[in-house]
Amino acid sequence: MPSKFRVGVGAVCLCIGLASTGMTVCAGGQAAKSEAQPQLVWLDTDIGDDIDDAFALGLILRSPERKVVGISTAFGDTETRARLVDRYLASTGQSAIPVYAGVWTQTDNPLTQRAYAERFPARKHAGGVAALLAAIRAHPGEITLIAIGPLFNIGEAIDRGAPTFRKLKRVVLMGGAIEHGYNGGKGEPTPPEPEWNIKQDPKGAAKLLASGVPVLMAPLDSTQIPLNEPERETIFATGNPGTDQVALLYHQWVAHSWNHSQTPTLFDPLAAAYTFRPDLCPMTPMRIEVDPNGLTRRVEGKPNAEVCLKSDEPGFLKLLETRLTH
Ligand SMILES: [Ca+2]
Repeated sequence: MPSKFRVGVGAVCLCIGLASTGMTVCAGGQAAKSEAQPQLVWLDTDIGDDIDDAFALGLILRSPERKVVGISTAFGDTETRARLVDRYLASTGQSAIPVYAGVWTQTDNPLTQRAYAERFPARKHAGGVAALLAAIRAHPGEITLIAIGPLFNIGEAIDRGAPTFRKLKRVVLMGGAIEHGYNGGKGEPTPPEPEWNIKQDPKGAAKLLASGVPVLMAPLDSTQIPLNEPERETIFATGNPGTDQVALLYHQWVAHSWNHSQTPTLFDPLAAAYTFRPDLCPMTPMRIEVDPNGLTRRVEGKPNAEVCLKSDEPGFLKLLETRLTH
């Protein structure tokens, strides 16, 4: 059993890790943070349009390495998205996690999973940007922001409180396209093009890259991972509260998405997985510029982000399936 010196609250003390409890107890009877203590994360999500956010939320909620301090919804009808998250959390016994509505924006993009949200009681959610800044102030240097939607809340948070925003530990972003655009119909690579999250708010992306916070990007290059039928069946057949919610949302997405695709692309869950399994998506420092159309270009100069261009797809799919089904 290891013993070590740790800095407690206002004192240095001799601490002994108790493997059976996961606690660390100090000689003076003081409890200190265990090294196994979960990392704090904040999720900013446009859940309700594409289906990958639902898988990302499920993965985060079933990963003990993470403690979710708050969830804010981004883009379009953020109140309905927050209501969707309310139902998901209530259905999985995790309603203690606070949910906030981010900045409302105009969009014609269909909220495919609206019915799931609207069959849950409505309530007025507090503002996501103010709540995010408050959480950062409460936990300076400790929070990883997982940004898997258009960047309106992030841009607004920087406008309202750049010095506070800089106290994030890091931002893990699903966004951008460096060497490849969206795959073609047969999965073939295409030239870089504006990626959805960046395209909706290029100014927000540019603010984030200039914010001084470490930015870890999972762009189209590394995130276009299909969830094919055998893996879907394994997940949906599990029948636990989390997989049941994802299954319900999946069917609404199939019914209401523009092309009625049955195969999710797991953009967002890969970014979420990176936060505790960085080996799945190795990052390279780069300088990224965002043009007014949302194209993310790699340019010469001091790096302002780390970017994953290739991920371990089998390793990621195994992690996702294991976490969701056990
Ligand atoms: Ca998303």
